Amino acid sequence: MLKFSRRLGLVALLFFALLSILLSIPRPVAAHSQVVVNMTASIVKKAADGKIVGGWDPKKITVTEGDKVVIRLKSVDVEHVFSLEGYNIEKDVSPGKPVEIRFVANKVGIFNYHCGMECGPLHKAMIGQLIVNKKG
Ligand SMILES: [Cu+2]
Repeated sequence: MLKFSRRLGLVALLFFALLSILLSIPRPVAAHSQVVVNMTASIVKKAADGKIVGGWDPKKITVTEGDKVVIRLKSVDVEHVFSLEGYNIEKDVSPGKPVEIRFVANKVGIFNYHCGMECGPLHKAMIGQLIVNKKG
C-alpha cells in the first residue's frame, strides 16, 4: 500500500513538473493583423455632369506597419495593371479574372498606386494611395 501511494506521489510530482514547464513556455506574441481590401478597377471617365468617375475603388488604403495586406482586385471593364510604388508590385487584372495581391506593409509612408497600362484617355488619373502608419 505504501509502495502504491509513493508511486502515485511520483506520478503527481511528474505531472505538476510537466505542467509548470508547459505553462512557462512563452506564447507567440499576437500576430500582425490581416487587412483585406476588395478593390475594383475601371476606366476613368467624365460623367454627364462633368464629374470624373472610375479608377481604383478604394482610392485610399490605410494600414499599420507590419500588417498583412490582401487586395482582392477585379476589373469591371478592360485590362488594368495595379502598380504600387515603393513595394515593386505590378499585377495585371482582366475583366472576369479577379486577382489577389498579397504583401506585408513593412515600409512606412505614403505610396502611390497607379495603372501601368494605357487604359483610356484619362488613364493618368487612375491613381490611389497606400498609407502605412508606423506601429505603436
Ligand atoms: Cu487602367
